[in-house]
Amino acid sequence: MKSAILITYNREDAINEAKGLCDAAGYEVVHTITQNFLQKPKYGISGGALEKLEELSEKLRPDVIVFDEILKPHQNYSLASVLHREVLDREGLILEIFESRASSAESKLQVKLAQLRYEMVRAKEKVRLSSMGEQPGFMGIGKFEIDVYYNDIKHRMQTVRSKLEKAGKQRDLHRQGRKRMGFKTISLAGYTSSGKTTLFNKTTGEAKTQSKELFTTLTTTIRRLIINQEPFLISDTVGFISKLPAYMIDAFKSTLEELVHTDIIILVIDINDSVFELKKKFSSCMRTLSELGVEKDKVVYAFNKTDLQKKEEIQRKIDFLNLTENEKVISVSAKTGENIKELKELIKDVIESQNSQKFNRNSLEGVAESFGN
Ligand SMILES: Nc1nc2c(ncn2[C@@H]2O[C@H](COP(=O)(O)OP(=O)(O)O)[C@@H](O)[C@H]2O)c(=O)[nH]1
Ligand SMILES: [Mg+2]
Repeated sequence: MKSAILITYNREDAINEAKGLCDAAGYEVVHTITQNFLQKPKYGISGGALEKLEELSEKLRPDVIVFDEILKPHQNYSLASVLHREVLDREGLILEIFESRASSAESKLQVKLAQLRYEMVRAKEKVRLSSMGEQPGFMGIGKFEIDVYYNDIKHRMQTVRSKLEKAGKQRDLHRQGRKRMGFKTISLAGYTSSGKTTLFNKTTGEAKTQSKELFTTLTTTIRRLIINQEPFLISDTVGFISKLPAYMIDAFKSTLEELVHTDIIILVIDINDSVFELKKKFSSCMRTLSELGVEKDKVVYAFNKTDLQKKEEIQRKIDFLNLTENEKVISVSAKTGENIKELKELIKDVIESQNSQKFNRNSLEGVAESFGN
């Protein structure tokens, strides 16, 4: 696993999320530096913090420095020159995660488009700087080369867009492949650091150390899970990310495409979040699921990390989300294993009711047909 020094905001939720993003991208965080402000002009951070970072970078020799904010190209360049390390900003990190997780032809193209867009913004900044004569030969490139580079990105974006139009048709082939395997599928969804991977490991009974597990989930995000002697395939999806830039939304959604075809979605919700965060994240998840065209009755809501909260507090938070009587709700601890057995039973019940519904629908169709003729 590659190593990273992480620079993020001085807030627990920001730290947890940034660490979660590093994990998902396959970086082990060897040190975390927190700051109240990450948008200082030259390096993003203050001179004092930079000195400390320089020392740490020299000592720990990480593969990358992850900067949990958007960096302008000149900031990235300045940081990398001082630290002699590759610097990955927040958007660059998110794009790496999407790239490693995109599986269908369509999602690969969506991610490519987002990557080009990311480069485009940076190329524009270079053009602007060089035309102001502010930094002649900035990053070793002159005005002419930047123009060529910029036009090349534009051209490549057009190519990807036209490929995307065609890729839509291939999607159906992909879907059929899945069906043929004959397994019922379960997908884990939810925000980064809500506990999807921990739950994935707990339900499938893996016993490796966590960092290794996190790494293996990058390559093998699908495992077999047996409930009542029936085999299922369970998969760990890309997590929702707070403050996702608008231009990345299509790429993100396309990596979630499997949620449309899966039989059960376990929406993992971190009960440890504040009521405000909980509500905000919950509505964002629900909005995205509905935009993807997911049927609501296959969603199981798993309120996770119950080991960190009192029973009354957990209930208060669940009540706050106004879930109706019909929704399938369960509180679990992926860490201690509390209610995992009950979660599996709930899954089994949902599958059974789906089967009987399908049976009813089929028999009704049969009746309609015989009457029609
Ligand atoms: N206390 C507690 N911590 C948990 C639980 N589930 C996950 N975590 C921790 O929450 C963090 C994020 O978990 P992870 O499974 O990587 O989240 P993911 O980003 O959704 O895959 C890790 O530090 C886990 O150890 C839980 O039930 N209880
Ligand atoms: Mg995970």
